Amino acid sequence: TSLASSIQNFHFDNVLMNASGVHCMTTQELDELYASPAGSFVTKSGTPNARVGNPEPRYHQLELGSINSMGLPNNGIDYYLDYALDFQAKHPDHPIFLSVSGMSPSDYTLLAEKIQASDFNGLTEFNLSCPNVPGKPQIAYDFDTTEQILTDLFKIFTKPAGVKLPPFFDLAQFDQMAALLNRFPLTFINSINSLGNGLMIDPATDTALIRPKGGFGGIGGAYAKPIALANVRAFRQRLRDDIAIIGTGGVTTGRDVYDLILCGADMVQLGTVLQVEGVACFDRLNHELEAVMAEKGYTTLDDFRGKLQTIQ
Ligand code: RRO
Repeated sequence: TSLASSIQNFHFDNVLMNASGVHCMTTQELDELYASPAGSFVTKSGTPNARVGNPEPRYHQLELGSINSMGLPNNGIDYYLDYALDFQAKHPDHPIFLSVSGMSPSDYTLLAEKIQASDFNGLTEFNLSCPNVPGKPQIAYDFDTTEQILTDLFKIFTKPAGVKLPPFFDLAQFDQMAALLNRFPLTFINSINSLGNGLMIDPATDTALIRPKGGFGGIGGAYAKPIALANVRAFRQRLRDDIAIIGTGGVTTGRDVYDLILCGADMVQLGTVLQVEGVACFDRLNHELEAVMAEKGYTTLDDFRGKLQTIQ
């Protein structure tokens, strides 16, 4: 059995990687992802300057998932770009992802110029969906701003690039966003970011579980699974064939990984489950995925990728 997958000419031993934000803030955490059985990894979204993020508590998990309002704490683009350049020199056959995020359209141009000018030869993920910076809406819910950012970006950026999207909930949104994305030379999309602005309450104290934004934060984990599946499926049905899809959201078992691939995912990212279990989840989930495939008689991911059945 092979769990291998590819995005264009980038080849991975298996589909599993961290979701940006989880276990990827520091060079030590990134090195731990490399040392793990993950097929690849992505950095925390780097911004033009380092940020401390929102006040704590800013993350909480319950049985069915997590809420976070980290507020984009990160060590800055230079830190992650330096790491990526050093890493690719040491490990030329292990392609990785650099995630970046801006506070304004001009930030994305600045970030794109910096990466374009560097020797970085991996994949760049432009995060258009952070839900947690007070006063800053999730960019990709604004189609005009998204179009402007992508137009400016691809005037200067010629390296493999993708966008991290928020969840959408209406078929008209899928139609509109896919039509927009299909006009640009994207290598991949990543769907979905956390479900923005949920609320979790501590029953003992009737208090919101996190401090920032009056308790509102991005929801991940099992709560997100059906929405992640629908978003991956809906975009696979609408995007150009040469745009790969990273499926993110709601994975806790190998069957969840299988389901995202069945909906069309080329890679699968782990957020809450990685935060809860640590890097041990990569080995567990790869083995559970292999077991599901064995039961079905499948030996490669292409045997079932995108082949969801529907009722006639
Ligand atoms: O740092 C965060 O608060 C954060 C980001 Br940038 C994101 O894209 N998604 C998320 O759930 N949290």
